[in-house]
Amino acid sequence: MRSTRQRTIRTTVTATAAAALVLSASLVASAAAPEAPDAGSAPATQEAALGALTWSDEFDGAAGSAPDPATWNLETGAGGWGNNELQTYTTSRENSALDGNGNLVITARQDGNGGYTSARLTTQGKVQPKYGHLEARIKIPRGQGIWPAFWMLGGQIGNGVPWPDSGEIDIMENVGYEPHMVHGTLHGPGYSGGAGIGAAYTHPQGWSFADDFHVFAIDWEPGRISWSVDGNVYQTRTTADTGGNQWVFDQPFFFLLNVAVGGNWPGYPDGTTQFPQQMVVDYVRVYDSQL
Ligand SMILES: [Ca+2]
Repeated sequence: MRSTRQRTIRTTVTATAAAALVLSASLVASAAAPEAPDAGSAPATQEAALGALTWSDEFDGAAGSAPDPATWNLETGAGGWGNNELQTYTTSRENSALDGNGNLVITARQDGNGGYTSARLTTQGKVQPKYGHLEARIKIPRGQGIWPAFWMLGGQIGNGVPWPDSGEIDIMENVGYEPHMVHGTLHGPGYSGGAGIGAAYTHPQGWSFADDFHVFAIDWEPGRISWSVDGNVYQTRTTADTGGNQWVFDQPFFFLLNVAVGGNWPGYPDGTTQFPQQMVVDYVRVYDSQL
């Protein structure tokens, strides 16, 4: 059953608050995704060969250093991000840092008072690709109540266009209680929140995605987006899938990487959840794209 719960929409929306609302809505939509009879159950096919590298962050740098500020914004805040999440996002190297081995590490921690800290990085206003093959190689965290995501928001959200009109592309989301499954979802006008368009991909061996690195990607062209995991395409969406609503993905989008703790979709940490939890990102790469 899809959630019919209505969200509380704030009347004053800053850029950060808008992003919070977006992630909140993303959660509602993704929660419904596994039940949708859609492309997620279709046989996977191999994606096409990669073209020219347009941009990447390989996360090479000294251990303990910050993610490159020329590329990444660190969004901060608490209060649940409109979705009853528990974490406080910080700018601390305790929550986001390079590991000296070519990886960005986002770490969700439990503090001494039972609260949680984590990090949320965006490339808003800095790296905003349009079209191409976009991918990240990630080892996700694990555990009940843990919710990692690699996703995108339409750059127009920074120009006063409200979500969902500005669009959202969730390249990869996972909730800890489904360790063997990841989700890809689109949100736009008329297909946001619980009506988001998405599918799930199950690990071919049924293993946890947190056991190893995996490449999560989209292939994006005018009017068409395909999602893949480790080169296996599991979902393709086109202008024909929006039910007559506007396809809002023919514009630049920026990346987001974050690890949330708790919330309506993942539920909450319990006695089985271990902290700290780390999302390890080897790279984010963009091929054959307009930047
Ligand atoms: Ca790397």
